[in-house]
Amino acid sequence: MNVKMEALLQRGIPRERITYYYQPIYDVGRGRITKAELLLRVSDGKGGFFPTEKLVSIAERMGKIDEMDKAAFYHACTVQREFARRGVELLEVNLSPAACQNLRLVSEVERILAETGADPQGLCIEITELYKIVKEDRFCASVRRLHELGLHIAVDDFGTGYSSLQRLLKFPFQILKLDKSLIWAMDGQNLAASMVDHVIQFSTETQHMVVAEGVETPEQARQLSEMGCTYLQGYYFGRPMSQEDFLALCENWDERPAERLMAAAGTR
Ligand code: G
Ligand code: MN
Repeated sequence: MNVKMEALLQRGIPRERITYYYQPIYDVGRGRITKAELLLRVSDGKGGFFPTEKLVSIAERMGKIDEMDKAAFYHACTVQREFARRGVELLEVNLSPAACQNLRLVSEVERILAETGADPQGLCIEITELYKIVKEDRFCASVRRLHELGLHIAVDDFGTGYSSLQRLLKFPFQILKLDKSLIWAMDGQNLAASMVDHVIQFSTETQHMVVAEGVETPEQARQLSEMGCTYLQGYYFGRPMSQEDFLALCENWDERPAERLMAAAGTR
């Protein structure tokens, strides 16, 4: 399968093979969906999708990640205003740290924003902690410039990979996304729950927003809202879905089963 993915990346992925999915992010304070993460899906030509993580890591190795990231960002910019009209204040897009080390990135982002007329305040760049950053000065300068353009910056997969507190001091960010593995470890593990709790307290004190990822059960949702976590993302609130399904979910959110909403709001 890798050979096929590599061949596809080599030729350039045809547009018709790419679908952008959206995963809802639940706003605990407001009791509804106010953000979404845009996720790329590439058709395998057999009715399914290629595993995205694998595709992304092959694209990085082949030096093709910049193109994919840029296309995703462009797409986000084309839908941002429509999403904002429907109450989705922030659309989060993943940008590989490899792409952030490319000198042309910032000017290209600037050009895309101008061309599409998207509001940068309604967009967020997620940068994963999973990879080592080689050209750190260049990376930090790019992230700083992206934030100066008005974009939000999120630290993705926090708590895994190369995340360190020292690294958090090097570039501006407004959102911390707690990795799924930490959320899942809270189940029966007091140490994990305590770590998550402390990261949430620290983020609240320093006025950063926290998104807990991988929320799959009402217990996790309840526990995290009781800890003061402001945003929740995971299959419990919705899997990544088409734009149409996502906007319908936002619109009909109040009609969801009451126990789900109560669980998410932290009330028993
Ligand atoms: O690391 P990042 O935030 O980019 O991860 C997003 C990936 O995590 C997506 O591919 C999405 O399908 C997956 N994901 C999102 N929520 C959940 C969840 O609740 N459970 C599991 N198993 N995977 C999830
Ligand atoms: Mn992400």
